[in-house]
Amino acid sequence: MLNRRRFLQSTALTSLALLLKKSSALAHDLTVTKNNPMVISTWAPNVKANAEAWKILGTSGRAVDAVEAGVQIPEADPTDQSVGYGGLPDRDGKVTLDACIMDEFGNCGAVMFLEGIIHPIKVARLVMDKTPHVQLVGEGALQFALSNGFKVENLLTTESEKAWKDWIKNAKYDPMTIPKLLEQKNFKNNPGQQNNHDTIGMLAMDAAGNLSGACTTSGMAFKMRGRVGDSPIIGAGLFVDNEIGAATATGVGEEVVRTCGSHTVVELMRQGLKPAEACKKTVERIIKKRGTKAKELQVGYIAVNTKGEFGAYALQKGFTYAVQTKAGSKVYDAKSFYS
Ligand code: SD4
Repeated sequence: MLNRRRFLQSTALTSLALLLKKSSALAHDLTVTKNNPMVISTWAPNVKANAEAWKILGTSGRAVDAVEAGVQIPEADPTDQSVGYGGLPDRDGKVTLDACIMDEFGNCGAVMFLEGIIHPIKVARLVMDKTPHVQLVGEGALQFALSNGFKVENLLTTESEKAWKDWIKNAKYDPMTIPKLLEQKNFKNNPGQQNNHDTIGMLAMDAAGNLSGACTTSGMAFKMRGRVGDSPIIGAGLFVDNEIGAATATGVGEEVVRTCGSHTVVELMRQGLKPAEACKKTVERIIKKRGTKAKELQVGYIAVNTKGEFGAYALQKGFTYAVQTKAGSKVYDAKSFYS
């Protein structure tokens, strides 16, 4: 009996000590991160998107509003063939878009297989804010967008249509040629390759120290009709936990989904890893699962923790990311498993 009481007392004391430790850790994080907003995005050209997000972050706006505004830059850019307007189409020649957003409270919204709407991220935000759901797909997502005043536009540019016509000549409508094409050095349209590298995953911390993220893409070029990758899937293409950090992915979505990528990065940070180490360990899971096949694939992660520390890692070299802080805008080359 006495032993049991002692045990309960000591357990209570241990819990109290842990609680105090945790709250002092949180207080410490807040002093470090308060008034130190930052934004980080996949791929160097997204410095422009960061600059747009910074307009909100630099004036004490919310991180969720900043990421929603920031990712609209590549969505509206016809020269960016991986996102929104000008995105490379599926194998039927149709541009289909995926996007998701997540805030500091764990609220989230996503649209998948959405056609004709230039800003899928805005629709994802409305799914989050106005519906009891997290994901809307295809026709239903379009119906929801239209009922909220969005207009249907032709998102297939002449350049993207030409790229699709060129592809179909050799690929013979066979989606299995998508991974095979990665082996051809001069094929530039696969995820993570030269012309298909601008899927934007953006993470931000606002002046209050809160985290949010957004991810938007036209997905893998020449994919099968109806194919959805990782980008709009919470936990795969994006994950935010305001107590720990946030992560987002780019590259071959199938591999990211298989390993629950962004959630894994955040969980590894929860276990104490720094953002870059957490990204590396998550990339290594793909290698463990896929063996030598991983040599033909590209996947890259970026992550930030509650202290505002950030990092990245990729399977192949060539993955870049852009960061904006009070100190200015900078582009980094991510370290990679294969050189
Ligand atoms: C997808 N992850 O749909 C996206 C594509 C991508 O750079 O990131 N491209 O699989």
